[in-house]
Amino acid sequence: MTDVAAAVTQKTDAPFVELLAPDGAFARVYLDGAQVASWIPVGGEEQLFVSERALYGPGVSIRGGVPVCFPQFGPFGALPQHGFARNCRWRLLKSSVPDQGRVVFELTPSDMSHELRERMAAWPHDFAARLLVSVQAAELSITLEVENTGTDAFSFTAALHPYFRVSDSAVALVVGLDGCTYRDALRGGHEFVEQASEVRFPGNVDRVYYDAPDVLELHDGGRFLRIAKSGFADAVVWNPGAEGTASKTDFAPGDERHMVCVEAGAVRDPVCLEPRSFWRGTQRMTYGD
Ligand code: TA6
Repeated sequence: MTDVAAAVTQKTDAPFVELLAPDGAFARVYLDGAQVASWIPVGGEEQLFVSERALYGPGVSIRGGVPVCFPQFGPFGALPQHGFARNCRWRLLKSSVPDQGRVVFELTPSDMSHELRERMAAWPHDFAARLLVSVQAAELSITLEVENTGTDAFSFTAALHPYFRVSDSAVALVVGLDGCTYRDALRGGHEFVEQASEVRFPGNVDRVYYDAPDVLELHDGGRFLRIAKSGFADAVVWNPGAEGTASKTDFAPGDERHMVCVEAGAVRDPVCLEPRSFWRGTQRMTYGD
């Protein structure tokens, strides 16, 4: 496809592009936040959770899918929660080939509205962020690339924050985190060492696992996702619990039973980038049953 603009569906004020690989793997990505909001692997069903109460359009982050947290993860810094990238409209680059299952988005300060630049005032750096999304067979791959285009070094934290659809969060479990030190937001931000071979979701869970293994598994009854990362040191595991969904207008009651987040993050140690240098982090999800 030569005209990528023609690949963008503009029916509402929430434009999106759909990826359909020759083998049938599918994804939908909104330009707002470069947010993947649907992923259907070959041989599987929808793998991502999006709330029926999610909001769409300029400036809002969709409640679900895969938000991009940049240049700050969580509340850990001077910016608003999770930074500003998820509130910006990204540009679809010409190198995108949606009908081959690959797209690339870019965000630079010049893409940002005056209001968002004000929001960014606490992080006044020249950067180019790119998000590469691809689907093929049973896999969704997302790479966040950050380039320092300015003359001074800067640092940032970041995460890819997928909401995975699960049949029941009470039976879902994550394997691979035993032995890792984690920061538990629900226990005063104190650190603990994971003793369990399986992390479960009996209610609200909100943890950052430091230097986590590069491959984790999410089991949901008979379904299984392999969740691999590179470039990102940490993993984040989150479920809002019933109180968490009740406290947000873009969640529906009960949503907490149908989602779990297993994220790839650079959280504890900020990434420091010298001028004209790059950083890259990838999360790769593979469906199995
Ligand atoms: O990644 C987990 C987390 O940082 C939680 O603390 C929780 O607040 C979640 O992200 C969602 O944040 P949001 O700002 O999208 O409501």
